Amino acid sequence: MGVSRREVSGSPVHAHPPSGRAATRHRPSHIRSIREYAGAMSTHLQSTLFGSTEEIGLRPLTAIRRTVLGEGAWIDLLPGWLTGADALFDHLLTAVPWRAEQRPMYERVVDVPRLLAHYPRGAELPHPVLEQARSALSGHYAAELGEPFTTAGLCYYRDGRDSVAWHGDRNGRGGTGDTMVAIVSVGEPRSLLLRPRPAPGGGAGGAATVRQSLGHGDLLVMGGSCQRTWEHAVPKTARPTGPRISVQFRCRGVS
Ligand SMILES: O=C(O)CCC(=O)C(=O)O
Repeated sequence: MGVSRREVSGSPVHAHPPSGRAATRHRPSHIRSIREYAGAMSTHLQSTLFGSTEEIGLRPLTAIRRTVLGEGAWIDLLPGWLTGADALFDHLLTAVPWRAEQRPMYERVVDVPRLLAHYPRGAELPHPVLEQARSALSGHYAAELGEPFTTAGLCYYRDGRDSVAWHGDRNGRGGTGDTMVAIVSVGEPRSLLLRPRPAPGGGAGGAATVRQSLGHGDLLVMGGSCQRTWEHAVPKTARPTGPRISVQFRCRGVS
């Protein structure tokens, strides 16, 4: 992940203690327009299973639903894909070697407002269910993606002050070709915002910002041209917000 621009360009950073806690006329029936999608999500109750003793596992991917964003970009969503999200959250909190990073910004060096860990291709992931998740996603998207997911990036948002600024995963192959980035979220729900990438000469694309709440155990996949033609962000929030961990699966050479 080329995190330098994205963490520092969006909103003010804060110091944390390092250890602190489009639619087509003949759209297939499983693909919804943004309008349909917004209606469905406003009635969706986030699964807040904190305190449950469910086994860590995965539900089938068959119920995943696609929303076409436009410009060749789309998102797939499956709320509550992961079971036992409480236990996985607790495990990741302690088992992952979280790293605090700093980045130069203008004349200063600032803290990156979230903790990070990266598992390159071939590295053992911090819980077997993440290996299962990556393999299930690689199988599900094999025909469309044409290659497996290989790497995993983990981000730990300690509270509402942690964030990631507007960006696309355009370093490497994500900048020139279609790809997919799959996100599994555990912990406190946070909003993931998506908007069309502003045109080079200024001015934003036509579509409005899409706000997707990512809750405990939810799966969101950004696909098609999403990393090139749209941007995404997890904004800071002033309301009391607990911790969240995001696991992102990417393909070889995408960051
Ligand atoms: O927190 C998330 O789920 C999004 C993370 C992200 O966009 C990134 O790290 O590039």
